[in-house]
Amino acid sequence: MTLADPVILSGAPGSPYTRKMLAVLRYRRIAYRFIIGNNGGVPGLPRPKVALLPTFYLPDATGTLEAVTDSTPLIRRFEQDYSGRSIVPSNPALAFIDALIEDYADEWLTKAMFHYRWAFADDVAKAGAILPCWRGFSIPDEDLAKASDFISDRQIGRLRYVGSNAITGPAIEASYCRFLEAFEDHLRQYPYLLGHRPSACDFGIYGQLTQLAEFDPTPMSLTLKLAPRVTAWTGILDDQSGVEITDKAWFDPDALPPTLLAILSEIGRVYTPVMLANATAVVSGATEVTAEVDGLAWSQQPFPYQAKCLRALREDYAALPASARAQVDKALAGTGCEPLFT
Ligand SMILES: N[C@@H](CCC(=O)N[C@@H](CS)C(=O)NCC(=O)O)C(=O)O
Repeated sequence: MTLADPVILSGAPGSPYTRKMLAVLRYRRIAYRFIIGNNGGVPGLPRPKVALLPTFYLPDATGTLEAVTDSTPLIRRFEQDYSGRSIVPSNPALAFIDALIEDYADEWLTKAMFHYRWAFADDVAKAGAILPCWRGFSIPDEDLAKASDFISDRQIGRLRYVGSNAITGPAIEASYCRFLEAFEDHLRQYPYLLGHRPSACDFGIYGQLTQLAEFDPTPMSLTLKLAPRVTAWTGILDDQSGVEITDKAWFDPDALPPTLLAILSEIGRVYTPVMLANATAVVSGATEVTAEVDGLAWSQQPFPYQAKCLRALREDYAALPASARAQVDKALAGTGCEPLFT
């Protein structure tokens, strides 16, 4: 396979997954060309089957560019295509924990991101004003106002996909606050989630935080108040191209620090019950996911994509060598994450 050099991608600054991938490319020193595009629809480039931000345009086996989406497998593909500065820990047990935290960021923390942006008046006002500008601001005010209404209406209508509603709002907000406190505590001692070197989960968390800690006013002030280090961390994760990794180490999976176990416990508390209930609903064809999250009721429409994410994690777990699986089991014991894989 030939590599596109530089790699071409389209996306937007207000998209957490776009920001995740831009930061990965910068850290890995992979040259790229970023097109601020309208849902993957870039003239002269192929369209993806499902328009998502970001969309990458990568050569297929014959060298023809094809549109590819989904940050998690793209990160793994780039591990194969580009050498050096890997963001997947070499230890398979730690790599699995990395994938679990990355999925929590992509599939749970994004609920907080979407919820705060589209369920609070100040946040709707800011996103409504700025997001359409990122598709081109040199247009008349009336056209910009129409674009703003269009984006706000569409995104507020999409709140139901991520499960933000009057029932789930309190659980999402309480969970975000607990996550901030746990991560702040971790950052008191370590620069990255898995130790002294960044991995995929850092970029997943960073992507959501570019919005929560740096754009949307309600979670931005909350983050600053509860977790100033988290705000600072988000600022520096953006461009890690100058960070050298020689001699810097990831944690030993047999000796994860209490601060990381606390983050895994937060994941177990919220992500586990919702991912499990969602997978059950998707398999049984139910029209509603109901669960209890930390003593609070949870109700949302089933989300087939998240059932697929859980299946992928379970396949990774099943594929682990027995010794690594035992290390993962030991690390996750007591965190509430175990039921995902038993
Ligand atoms: N699993 C995908 C998620 C990508 C995604 O959901 N992107 C959002 C924006 S952050 C999107 O494109 N939504 C549809 C839209 O904006 O039209 C990934 O990891 O890349």
